[in-house]
Amino acid sequence: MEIRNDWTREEITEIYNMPIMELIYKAATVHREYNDPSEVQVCTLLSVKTGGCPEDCAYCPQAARYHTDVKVHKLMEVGEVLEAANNAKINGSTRFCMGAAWREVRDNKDFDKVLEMVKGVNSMGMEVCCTLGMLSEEQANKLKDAGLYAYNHNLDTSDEFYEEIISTRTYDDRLDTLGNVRKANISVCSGGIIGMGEDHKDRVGMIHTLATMTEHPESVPVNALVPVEGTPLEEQPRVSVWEMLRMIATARITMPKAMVRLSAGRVRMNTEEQALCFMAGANSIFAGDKLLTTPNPEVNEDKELFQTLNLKPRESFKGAAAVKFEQIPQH
Ligand code: SAM
Ligand code: DTB
Ligand code: SF4
Repeated sequence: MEIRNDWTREEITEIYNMPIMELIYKAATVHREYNDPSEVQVCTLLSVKTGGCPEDCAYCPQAARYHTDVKVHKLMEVGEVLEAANNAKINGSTRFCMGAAWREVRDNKDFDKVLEMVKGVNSMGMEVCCTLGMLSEEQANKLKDAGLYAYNHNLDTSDEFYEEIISTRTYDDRLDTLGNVRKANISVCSGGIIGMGEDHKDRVGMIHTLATMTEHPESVPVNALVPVEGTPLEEQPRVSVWEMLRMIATARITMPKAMVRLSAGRVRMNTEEQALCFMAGANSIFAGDKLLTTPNPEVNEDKELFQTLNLKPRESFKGAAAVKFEQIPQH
């Protein structure tokens, strides 16, 4: 199958609604054509600045306006972050992603510190990723110069449903930041969340936006909502594995080369359910007992998962993206 950027919503809707076994089979077939199906990338997340965020994202425990159990923490020190990165590396992670509860990056001392963190993690031979909110072109260039490999900025849902979830910024703001990341030649990580009360057409809409970008994101996280007490979405029912599978498979079929990341929501999935997600083309996970603020499976449970399913952790800086982003594997 060729890589396409001209998908129509109708075509994506048809894929998304295929009988589930046919859908998984098709996604698994595309996956084999472009990727090694026994390889799964292990990434670690660290919240380097937690809580107190001025935005109103309805799903997020870090928004200052909701009363959640999250404790506000100012930006961590560079040394502490590098220690955490080193631990992640020892535990087998090849990508380290630092998240900050910011609306946008500001040109201040905190940003200078983040640039130091990026330099440090990059020099450890891990793919370094950040998710810091909105970015200007100049800020993206500074991150690139510091050695940033990837930037995560999720579309979260469709253009139409976005305003039901977030009012403090627009879908176009999100797309502008993704454009700035691209221009700076940083690899793009962008996906979304299911289970926020959106319709199937919103899920298709989000994939359509990603899959019709001139260049697909190199990485597409699929999160199941983690409903957190105190947020407006605290009562949302759990999404079923079949819904996760439809998202993962549709992302895999429409964006064959992307890393499709089975992100938030794994704590509530058993080995069989996660195995189906890998079958449907997911080839990356977050490891470590915490995501940003919510729980994730224990490191040992994931080691067992990899053993049971005979999965191989993927090396860092592998494949076409590494050549494009001028990084070489260091072993
Ligand atoms: N503040 C930055 C931003 O919004 O881009 C970066 C950090 S933010 C926490 C990163 C992403 O985490 C969000 O875009 C959202 O997709 C995801 N996320 C946050 N809370 C979540 C939840 N309760 N369940 C699932 N995903 C969540
Ligand atoms: C993404 O798509 N999921 C990760 C990462 N990118 C930054 C974050 C999930 C956060 C889940 C809620 C929390 O732990 O605070
Ligand atoms: Fe802030 Fe990001 Fe949470 Fe939105 S998702 S409230 S921008 S930390």
